[in-house]
Amino acid sequence: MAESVVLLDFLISCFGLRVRIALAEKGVEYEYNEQDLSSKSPLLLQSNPIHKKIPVLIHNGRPICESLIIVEYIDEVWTDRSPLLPKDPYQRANARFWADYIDKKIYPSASGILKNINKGEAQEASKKELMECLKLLEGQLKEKPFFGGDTFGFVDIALITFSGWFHIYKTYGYLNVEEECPKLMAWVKRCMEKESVSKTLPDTTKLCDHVESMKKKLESQ
Ligand code: GS8
Repeated sequence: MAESVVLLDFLISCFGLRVRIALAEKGVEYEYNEQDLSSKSPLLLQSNPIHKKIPVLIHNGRPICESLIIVEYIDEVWTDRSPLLPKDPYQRANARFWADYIDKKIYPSASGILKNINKGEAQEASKKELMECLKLLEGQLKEKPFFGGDTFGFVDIALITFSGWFHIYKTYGYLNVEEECPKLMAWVKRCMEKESVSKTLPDTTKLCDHVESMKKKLESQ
């Protein structure tokens, strides 16, 4: 029986993009199912009844939720190419630690910059926090090409999906990550040389559209 792989997702989601990059790395074919997050589909509600969020990967009818858990699942199911997590248990734990750090620290500060567009002080706090976290991650990279060493893997996938926003922050004059974290930006460029990344990350005009609609929404409140 042919495998069925369906991804419930939202085009510009940093979390959904992780799953799409992992599937591309593994060369897995799948059906992409864009979700309307303002009116959640019965399929999404039934597949992720706890959090009601995308992404959800439905593999042979069984749903898997939470982007990092999905990426690990993909790595465990499709083992024939592009290992994403290291084999060594200590290195695996380390990779999970940093991916978790990205969720706990990078995501809140990165999204805080946009949520606080018209709140000067709160936005400044988010910018400061994001820069501190990015610098710390840049320090972790050391002189390695990728977070796990010579090959693209789990931590790279966890972080690279935020990189489109660095461009947006520069465009809107919020932050200049390139200037502050040159080694991290060199890592972004290295990741972009991979087709799985460059073909998956959305065009930055899509992100600009999102910022513009957020600005309009905030202004009308
Ligand atoms: C976060 C997913 C998430 O926030 C993960 O998969 O890693 N920890 C989860 N998904 C958002 C869209 S991306 O911003 C979502 O589905 N939001 C809908 C809602 O909150 O109602």
